[in-house]
Amino acid sequence: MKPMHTVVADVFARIPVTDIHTHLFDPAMGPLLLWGIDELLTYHYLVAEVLRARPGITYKAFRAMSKAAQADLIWRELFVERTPVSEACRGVLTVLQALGLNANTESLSDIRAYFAAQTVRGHADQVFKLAGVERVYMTNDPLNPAERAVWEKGFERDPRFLAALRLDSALKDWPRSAGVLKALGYAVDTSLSGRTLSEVRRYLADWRQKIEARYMAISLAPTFRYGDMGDATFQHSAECWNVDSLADLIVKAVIPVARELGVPVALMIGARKAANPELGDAGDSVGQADIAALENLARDFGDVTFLATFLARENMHGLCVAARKFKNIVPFGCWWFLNNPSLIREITAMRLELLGLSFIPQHSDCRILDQLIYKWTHSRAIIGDVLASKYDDLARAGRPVSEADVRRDLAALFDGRLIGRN
Ligand code: FIX
Ligand code: ZN
Repeated sequence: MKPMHTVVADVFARIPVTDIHTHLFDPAMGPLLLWGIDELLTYHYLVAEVLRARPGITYKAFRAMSKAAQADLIWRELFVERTPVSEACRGVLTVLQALGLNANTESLSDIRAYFAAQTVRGHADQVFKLAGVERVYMTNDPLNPAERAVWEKGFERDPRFLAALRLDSALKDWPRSAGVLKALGYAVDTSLSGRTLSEVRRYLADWRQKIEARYMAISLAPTFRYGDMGDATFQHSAECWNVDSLADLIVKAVIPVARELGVPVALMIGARKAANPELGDAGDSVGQADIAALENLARDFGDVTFLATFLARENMHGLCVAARKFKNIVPFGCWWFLNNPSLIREITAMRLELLGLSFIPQHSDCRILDQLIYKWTHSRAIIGDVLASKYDDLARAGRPVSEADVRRDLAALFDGRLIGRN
């Protein structure tokens, strides 16, 4: 039999992947879907990196540049004047190589000409094929006016782009978002009265149905708390809620809708928004969160599936332990600042050792279509290598792993069934 690492790599290359969290959009949604070299190079990860390479450039001056000028600067500073060793830089090179484009150039003109000659649908077909991805979940926010207009106009869906209803703008900016929901015809007020909560539930149910969302998702600050951290016998009747408005909205609006519709809730915990507001999308940072908040939710709502990920490396072990305690917790992905080879390796090994195959190893978080190629090429190499080593351990323990086993296991890990494959 071929070496296990070769068997896994060969099978993994053919297993179609469901990418459970991205910021991509159906090509029919027009300019919401980002693609091409200028978008790739102005990805917020690279914006942060170029401003470190050139600290003399002010945020204001950088923001004033055109996207093409920003891309030219990033290419020159990070790829020509310096060796592009960061994961975000290497990703751009992986994409260009896969597309057959020459990256050893000081000018972007030939690369720009290539992308200018593509159609978005033809390019999407090629990217999905090169990335080995079958379906992606979008991040859909009906309170984004530009996105809402597209949904309200209607369009023919591309079955490769599934919807996920994102709740941040509706719940995390309360009471500001109460005004936005009210403007959409939901009779909410800034208090969390019974009427308001039922109207928030109506908003969630209306839009889950309209966009056919397969799950609801929200990112939570590291300070998010739910339940009495000390006494495990937390009583949650209406009178003695001692949780803040966000936890109230999650428990009294999101969870009842999730239960009624049988859709999972994705909790993405640990992002400290706008730590450096000057950096825009690149300005969010990380904080260590309290695993107990997730455990208390999983305990109190055992019939709801919580897809869960944390942003702090230090929370990854606790998430595995929480998932061992509560079968309705499904850990997913190596999120954002964890989506790097050294950490993907550590996190995947920890999860296999503590959870077997009952987790979702990765999502891409792509913001630009072309990134699917690098994020999945890089992750397949690492995750496949870790899995093959575990299989070798089993062989040494007298349990050889067949190619059929590998196909079965990789399908279980990557076909999206833990979300509820239709
Ligand atoms: O909250 C999220 O979905 C995060 O993934 C994004 O806000 C973040 O900017 C990102 O794209 C990370 O990769
Ligand atoms: Zn994301």
